[in-house]
Amino acid sequence: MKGLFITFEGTEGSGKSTQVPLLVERLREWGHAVCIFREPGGTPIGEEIRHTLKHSHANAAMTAEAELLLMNASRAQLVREIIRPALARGEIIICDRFFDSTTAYQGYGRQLNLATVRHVIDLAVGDTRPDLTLLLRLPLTVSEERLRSRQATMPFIRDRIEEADRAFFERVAKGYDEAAAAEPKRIQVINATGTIEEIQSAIWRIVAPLVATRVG
Ligand code: Z5A
Repeated sequence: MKGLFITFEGTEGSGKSTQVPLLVERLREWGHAVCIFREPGGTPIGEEIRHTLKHSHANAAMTAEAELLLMNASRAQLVREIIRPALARGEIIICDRFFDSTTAYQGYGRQLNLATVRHVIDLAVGDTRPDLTLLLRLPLTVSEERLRSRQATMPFIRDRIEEADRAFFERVAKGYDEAAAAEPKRIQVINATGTIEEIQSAIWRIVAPLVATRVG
């Protein structure tokens, strides 16, 4: 038995965390066993690494290389502790970010050597690769506006990665576009400027036939 592995990708504020639960709900209504995770994180070890990467007071001096390795340490744990066993049980796994984030953020954003980034990802995931990746594409100006509105309604929590400058996020967006161009079959690009319902429908049009053929 082989399950189905779907990942969501995109820049900050592109709507991943909004769309993931909507897709999960719909798949569960169809009677499927669905597991949902986020990266970095998803396991007790991964959640500690997430705190170190994003919020720890000790992280201000973190190097790009340490960031690359920590992202992939969290991933290596998630793949072996959770994803592989769930896929072996025939379940559907939905992950909010996976290795394309590393390509985009550490490869393009932090400008680490892309071949090195690929080697580290390979070590972390082996042959556990998404069957489908949904890339929510949103112009940076729109995502900045969405994040400003969200910040206005939430208490401030420092996030080291969000402190990067605009040029960094422009490179991240370019990294995603190049990843999508290199793997057009796996990475399906969704226009994320529409309403939540429009995006949900666009996602469902891609996911429903895949689920029907792969997990019944
Ligand atoms: N990272 C990395 O560098 N390398 C890696 O390998 C991995 C990750 C795996 C994870 O942060 C950070 O780690 C991330 C990349 C890096 N860093 N940054 N910066 P996270 O998990 O905390 O955050 P995120 O993944 O970037 O999620 P996010 O900022 O919450 O964005 P989102 O999930 O895509 O968006 P959202 O929360 O669903 O929506 C944002 C707001 O827009 C919210 O107020 C919504 O209500 C609103 N929204 C959503 N959809 C719409 C539509 N359609 N119209 C209008 N408004 C909307």
